[in-house]
Amino acid sequence: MWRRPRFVPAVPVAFSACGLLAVPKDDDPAEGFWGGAEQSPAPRRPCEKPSRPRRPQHPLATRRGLPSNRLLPLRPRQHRQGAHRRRHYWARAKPSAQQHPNPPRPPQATGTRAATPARLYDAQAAGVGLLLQGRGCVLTPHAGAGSRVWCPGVGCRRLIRVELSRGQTLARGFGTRMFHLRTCAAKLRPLTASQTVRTFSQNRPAAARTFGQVRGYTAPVAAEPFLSGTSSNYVEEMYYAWLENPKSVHKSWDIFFRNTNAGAPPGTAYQSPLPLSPGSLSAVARVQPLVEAQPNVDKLVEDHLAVQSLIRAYQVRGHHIAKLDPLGISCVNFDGAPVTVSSNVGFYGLDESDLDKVFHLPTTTFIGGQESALPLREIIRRLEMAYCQHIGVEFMFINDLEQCQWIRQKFETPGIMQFTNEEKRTLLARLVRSTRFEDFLQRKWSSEKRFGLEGCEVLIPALKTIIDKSSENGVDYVIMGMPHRGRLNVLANVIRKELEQIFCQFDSKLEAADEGSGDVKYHLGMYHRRINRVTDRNITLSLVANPSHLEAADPVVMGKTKAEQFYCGDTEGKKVMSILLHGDAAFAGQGIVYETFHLSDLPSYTTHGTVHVVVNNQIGFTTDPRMARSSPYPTDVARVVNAPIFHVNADDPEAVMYVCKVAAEWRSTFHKDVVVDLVCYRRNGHNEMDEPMFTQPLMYKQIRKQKPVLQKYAELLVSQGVVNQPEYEEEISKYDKICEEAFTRSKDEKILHIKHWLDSPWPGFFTLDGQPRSMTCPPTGLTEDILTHIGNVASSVPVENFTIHGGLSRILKTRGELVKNRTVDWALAEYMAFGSLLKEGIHIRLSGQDVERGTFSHRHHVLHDQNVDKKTCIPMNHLWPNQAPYTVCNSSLSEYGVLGFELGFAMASPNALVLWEAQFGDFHNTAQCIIDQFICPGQAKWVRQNGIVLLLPHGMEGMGPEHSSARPERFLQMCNDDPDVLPNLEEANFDINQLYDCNWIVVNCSTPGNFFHVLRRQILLPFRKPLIIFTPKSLLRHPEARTSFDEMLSGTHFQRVIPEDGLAAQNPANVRRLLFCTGKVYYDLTRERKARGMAEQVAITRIEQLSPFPFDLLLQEVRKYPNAELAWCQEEHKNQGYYDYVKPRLRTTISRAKPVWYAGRDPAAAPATGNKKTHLTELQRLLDTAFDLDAFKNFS
Ligand SMILES: Cc1ncc(C[n+]2csc(CCOP(=O)(O)OP(=O)(O)O)c2C)c(N)n1
Repeated sequence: MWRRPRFVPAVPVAFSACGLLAVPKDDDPAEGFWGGAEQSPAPRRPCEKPSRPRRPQHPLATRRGLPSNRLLPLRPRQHRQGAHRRRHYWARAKPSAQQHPNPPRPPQATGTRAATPARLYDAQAAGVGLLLQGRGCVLTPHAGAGSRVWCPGVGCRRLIRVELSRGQTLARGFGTRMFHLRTCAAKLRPLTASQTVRTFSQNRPAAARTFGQVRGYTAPVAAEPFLSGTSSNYVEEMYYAWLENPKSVHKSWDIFFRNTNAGAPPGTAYQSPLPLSPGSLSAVARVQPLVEAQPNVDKLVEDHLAVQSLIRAYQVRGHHIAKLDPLGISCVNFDGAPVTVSSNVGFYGLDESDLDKVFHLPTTTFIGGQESALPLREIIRRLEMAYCQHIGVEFMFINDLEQCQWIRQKFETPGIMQFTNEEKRTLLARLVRSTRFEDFLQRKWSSEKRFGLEGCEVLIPALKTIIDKSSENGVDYVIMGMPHRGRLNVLANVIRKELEQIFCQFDSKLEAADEGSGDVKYHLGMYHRRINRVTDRNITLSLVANPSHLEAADPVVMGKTKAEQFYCGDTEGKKVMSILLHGDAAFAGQGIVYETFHLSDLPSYTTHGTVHVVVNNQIGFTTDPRMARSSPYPTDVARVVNAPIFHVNADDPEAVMYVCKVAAEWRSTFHKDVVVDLVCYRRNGHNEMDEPMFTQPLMYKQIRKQKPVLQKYAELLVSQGVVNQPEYEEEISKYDKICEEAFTRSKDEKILHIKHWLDSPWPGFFTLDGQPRSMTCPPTGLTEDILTHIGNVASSVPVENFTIHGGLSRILKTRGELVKNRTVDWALAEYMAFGSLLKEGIHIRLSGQDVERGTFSHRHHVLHDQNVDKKTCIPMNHLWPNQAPYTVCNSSLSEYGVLGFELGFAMASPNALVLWEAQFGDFHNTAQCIIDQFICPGQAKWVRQNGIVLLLPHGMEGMGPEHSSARPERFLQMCNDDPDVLPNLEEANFDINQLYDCNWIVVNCSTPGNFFHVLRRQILLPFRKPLIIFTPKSLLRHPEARTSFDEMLSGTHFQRVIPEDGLAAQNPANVRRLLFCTGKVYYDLTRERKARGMAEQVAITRIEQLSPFPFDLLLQEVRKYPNAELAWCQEEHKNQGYYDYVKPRLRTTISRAKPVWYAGRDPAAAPATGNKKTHLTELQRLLDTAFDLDAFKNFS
């Protein structure tokens, strides 16, 4: 029968094949590797069963979601009622003993023997036991030939068979496994003990081998007469010597230790040695251990392992039973079973009688504070305090021991969550502001929607805490993105927008002074620079304008943050950071959240950590979480990037503040994302007009009973004597007065200046009135020297000792020949445009999938050394001595996220050319939200210009429906120019005015030269507009798609229309048909015209800039050919492409004097046929129509 041992070794014990061996564990054997191991253990093979019976399962070790009864093993089918909730929270976890075998855990690291790779290597000589222990393996006491070893740290997470020859040398055949072990060990290298101690345990003695500490907790020890004062050190030495070799100590010590370890009651372990007299030998023989040693030592080990498993279970799953929900209706204790401390132990093979037994603490916990050992009861109590109160910490999936340790320290250290009275008062004052702001709006505009924050008022102090802490750590610019919920409150109390500016937005008579949709309250952004009162440091806060589309602003915020970091040289994110706010339903439901997370650690996209704050009011509009997501938490998406997730009960303001501080510290320490999940409720409906009882009656009955957090916290502080009631009331009336005064002032506001709500002002780019500095655009051509220089760099390798691929050498050689011949192809034209802008100090950033080489292998902006890994060269960065930097970056396979990111990057400064290239044009539609909500209407809605460029490969090449169309019709349909109104063509700078008025520019260039010009014009324009370019595929290598330097020299510019310049133009009166087209089909048309010998009868005019429509130039063209009938020719199907856009505008141009015929493919559902032959037949048919001068006779 098991009896409680009196001595608990100061270090956990394991056994090696060499006999008893104390293993002072100095590191966590495989922390990263173990992270989550309990959640998804590798299936155990029959032959690998552990030799000991499995321990019963603790709910913490099995259930995801909401455990309720720690006394009982899981009974997933127990309660039929509320099955949804159960399914939602834990059916997925399929908790069962089979799925969660809980074998004895290996000892955790505490001591001084580090399992560094070197040590592991050495260990080979010392025997497999030490090696395996070094990786956190446990050998059974009888380890030897054929022993099984629990070996979690080497990749198998299950028992492996260890073949030992008699002399504990490695047997043949085991060598390969040893090699594998070493390799794994090296890869998974945990912190060494010294690192661990240095980093985390400065206040704590590292794994002291002292009985003293143990004795402090185990009163029975004192019953031994010799265990007092300094003798304990001696005893300790004896003990360790005995552990290493029982025969190395006197027999009496041997018996003593065996007895104590076997659980001899106090005072009975020691047996006096018999006198050495004749017959004494037989007397010695009579002195026997009280119990058999081997099994008892075994039990000791098991108990330590059990305690470690228990600790670990709290760390991994303590959040499941934390009291996170202020309403008490969701994931916590949903079946109401009692939870007691003592009920925990049974699941780990411990029992009530063990609660007062002292256990040494592993280095993977900080609950001990200054202590290195604690009684089990206290261990559990402290773990409950750390992990099961109002904060639920989800972090054990993080594959980094240092980061796990950091978090453990932040939450486990006793007394770490302390606030000064001053901090409590500040917190209360912030809560007063947050709460009374909503109250004020409710009183004044009770019938207006405002998406109030009631139920999560703590958001305001939470954000302010994150900002304060970040400011303290050196951040001076915070860029925020948020949805509707609480936006006004954030504007008022975090960004500190003047209250009257907010209140006046409720006035329906307010007149707009400028463009903008007027929907200021919930969508416009804000930019504000001020002093942070807590840190006394300057801080700039920017809230990015956001559309209704939840989470769409996430990548935009990231992109803007990246840009701000880039421009201020903040390469580590120490000065500029982002905070993203989310709703619970949106965070879980919107895929863009995932796409954005995946940008977070990519070199060209990382912002070095974002703090995410989720307003988890446990409802999305009318849908509750059981119907809204399949994961237990709305935040599970963050786990993919190893972001720690801090769930916190939003009705405990101090817990929220603490978590926010830790989140900000995490970000400034590790520069990685972190999530704060504010578990709260929504006091009203989705908006204040909605009736939530229609759909969530029970939840809202509970909400009605809920005391506001401000009231609760005020009562607490009053009861603690931190504030008194009059002080609290004064704070309230002070803020109410501020609101009232601002309200009075707001009545004087008659004009709404949306420009005052810009999230990214561009100082110096516009005049003080916000107007362009001129309405002209200089020529975009360059001198021959510049063209030649760029061409030469583009066709060479500008660094020494760099070996490029032979194929690439040929490409560069061809480029060199083009330069010699004073011509450019597409790639070279792009080079010329970029290179020249860099010279002028314009930063260029080209991003998208595989853009570095180019999907069509034409660009090659990054050269790769063929012999040295990761050795690259970007010739574009070797052009000029003081040039701007060029960034070209292959993106993740995301369109929505990456386009949003680049849009945000482009937002930060007008002096950068930011381009996003789709792999093929049709892929842009997975980023449709960014195009529809930001790029197309951004300026109209939010008065904010943006010069982003979209490069969309487009063209019918017989490649099938999937890669043919960039859907020009969609972009053109969203252009804001009126098809039926001819603008005033006589106006000065008509072309520039047109550009200024448009919402975006859409072009399809037919020559590399024009592509070069339009890229340069994008920057030389005195304002910024998005530019959509349909780029070619086959034209990249088309021998005729070349441009001479002559068309790119100084004085030349972008041609919106390229008129006919052949025979037809020489004798226009004879021309029978004027064909208009755009893009690549021009080359098909000229080839066909030549083949048919119709150069004099048919003129072909290219419309290069489709929008804004070049009415002026086209009118000239039409007038030039008075006898020609007009036709639009396109290779796209009739319901696609440009026809629907061009036709009415051409008709308006000519005052509808003539018809505009159509030569092209029939309408179709798909963009292109998948059959090459059909493709060619269709092409021929459209060419036939284009050149059949009688084709439209019967229609006139
Ligand atoms: C992409 C998108 N889909 C649908 C909506 C409509 N909608 C507005 S608010 C809302 C619920 C959002 O719930 P949650 O994210 O939990 O935020 P809460 O309103 O509860 O703060 C929905 C579905 C939207 N705004 N955006």
